[in-house]
Amino acid sequence: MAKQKDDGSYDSSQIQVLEGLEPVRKRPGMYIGSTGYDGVHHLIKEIADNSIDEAIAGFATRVDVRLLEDGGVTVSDDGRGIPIDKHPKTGKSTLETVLTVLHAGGKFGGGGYKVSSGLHGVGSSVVNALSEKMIAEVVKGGELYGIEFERGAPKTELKKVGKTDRPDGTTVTFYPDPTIFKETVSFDYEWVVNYLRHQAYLTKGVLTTVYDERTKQRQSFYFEGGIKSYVNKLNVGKDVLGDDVFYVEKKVEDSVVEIAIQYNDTFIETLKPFANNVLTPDGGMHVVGFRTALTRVLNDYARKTSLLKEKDDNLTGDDVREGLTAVILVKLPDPQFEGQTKNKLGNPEVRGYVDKIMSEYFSYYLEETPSIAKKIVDKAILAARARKAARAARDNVIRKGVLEGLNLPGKLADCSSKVPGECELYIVEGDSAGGSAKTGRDSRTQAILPLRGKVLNTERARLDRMFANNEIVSLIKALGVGIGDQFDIAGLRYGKIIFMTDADVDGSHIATLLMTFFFRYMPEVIAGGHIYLAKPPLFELTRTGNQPSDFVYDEEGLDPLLDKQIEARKSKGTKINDSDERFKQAGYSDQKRYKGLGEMDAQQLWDTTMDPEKRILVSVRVEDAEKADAIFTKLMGDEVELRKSFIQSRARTANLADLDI
Ligand code: TSJ
Repeated sequence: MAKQKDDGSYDSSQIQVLEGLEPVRKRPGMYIGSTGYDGVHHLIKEIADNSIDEAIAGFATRVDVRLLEDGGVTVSDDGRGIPIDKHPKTGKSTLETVLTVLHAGGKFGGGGYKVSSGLHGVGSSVVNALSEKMIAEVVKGGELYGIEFERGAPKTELKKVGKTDRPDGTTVTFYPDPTIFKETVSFDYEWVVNYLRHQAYLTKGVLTTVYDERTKQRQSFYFEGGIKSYVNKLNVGKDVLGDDVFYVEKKVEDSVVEIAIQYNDTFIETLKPFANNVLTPDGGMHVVGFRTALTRVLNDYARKTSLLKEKDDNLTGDDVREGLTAVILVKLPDPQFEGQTKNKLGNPEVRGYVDKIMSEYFSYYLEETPSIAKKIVDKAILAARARKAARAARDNVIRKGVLEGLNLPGKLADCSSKVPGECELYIVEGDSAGGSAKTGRDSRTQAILPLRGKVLNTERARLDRMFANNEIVSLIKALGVGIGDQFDIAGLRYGKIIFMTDADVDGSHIATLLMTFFFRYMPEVIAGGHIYLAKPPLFELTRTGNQPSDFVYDEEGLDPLLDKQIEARKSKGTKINDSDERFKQAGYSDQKRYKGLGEMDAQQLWDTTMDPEKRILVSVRVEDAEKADAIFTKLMGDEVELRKSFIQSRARTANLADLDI
């Protein structure tokens, strides 16, 4: 029996166990990633995943999590109970072995697909090692067995506690060690709710329940249809093509493939791929197999039914993914998670498994429900047409000779340097501000391209018209990157492209339009971090005499500045006239609010907005441009369906980041 002596040393039986788990306590981060909030909650997952495995194996029908008043957590199931017989290798009970030997979990499972040895499946012994106390109970045939641990070391032997009327099953209670989890050891009810909802969707027929003793909250999840119910849930509130979700579950070799699909009338793909109940946001072999089969099956069907004519091109993968909602779940004995964040399934055999099941059963589905099949194919054909229309619009511009001739546009006041890294292109709203900018700039490194704001602004509702706009054609020429198939980022003539627009509604519309243009036609330029917004000042505070003015760049900045100046003057004994305006109290002779860039002269524009030493530049990231694109789309009222389809399909790029289920 393990006993810690009074002097803090250990007797031999305990040392043996501690040797096994000592590295875990020494470097907990290596085993569970973090020792903060994530780590603490990972412990629950690590334990409860064992119960989910028992449910997947068909032996448990329920998994219960109880958040205890005293800070602990109890996880229990009604499965077979962890075996209590002596394990041949360790000479101890399997129960004790599972909880004290590092990575013992998988070895004692006897094959099958284990959630608990999945992505971060480090094993229940790790949880034990990182808990100040753990109690494991097993019920078998009316007998209750129990064993207790402290920081991974057995405190008692496994013993028969007595008779019970509880059904067979396993119950584990543990208390995260606060000396390891220094930030927090408090469990978050909502985390458990999310985890159990997720597991219930992925394991059909299992009842998961959380009860929080601290707040008396309770929630249960049960989904008869599993991932089929999940797809229903993902499509809530959307118009769906066909009421019934396509669903298949089939064993292939030593794996199981489960797929649920339903289209909706949006343009967005929502795909949730899982391997052994672990979400794989970066996809992998299961997703590749799925997509290949989906595209092929829909093309075959569309040809066979003449929805796609002989002269028509095949539907592309992108075409068939618009409006698709799908959950793919594969279970395999030895999942390989790849990539930087281990978010991708690597097992090559899975590609063929999913392709085979999907091809066979989705074909049946289309044959059996021709009315839904037609809607799906028609939608994909519409997507294909939108794609071609967008391409034609773009190619048309190229044909019309946007890039014809290598001469730079007349409107451009170029810089003299030809080193892109030090060159900046200011795109300036309005001819008058453009004039000041030309006069005020550093002509060695700063180029100015004035855009007639009014023209752009009134036409902002139509992006395609931008190509007919001389200003935009000038912009494309000035940038030197080309457009469409000829686009080449290597030609970029400026390291920084700076939008300088008024700080009013029109100015922000123009900035939105420009961002949208870059987002759709030159996303690489945004991704390369080349786009910036200039921030002109909102207020000028003029000083007496020949002293330079002070400038304030945002609404919130004015009052604090005036307060500071007034205080400073008071402390120097200056008499302040309370009836004066605040800027006068602060020692300024005038305060002016700028309505537009045009109100500044060349010197002021340089001082406030263009001088690299003093100006404020805001870098535009892809996310900002994506938002601008969404705003732009909203601004377009009366557009045709095709265009809408094209634009909204861009939202697809963001869909896999959505982990919320
Ligand atoms: F691992 C653990 F201790 F953390 C833990 C395991 C915690 C909890 C809450 C449950 C479980 C667990 C393990 N529930 N059910 C099982 N099942 C088995 O370990 C088991 C039972 C019987 C057989 C068999 O082949 O007869 C095989 C296994 C894997």
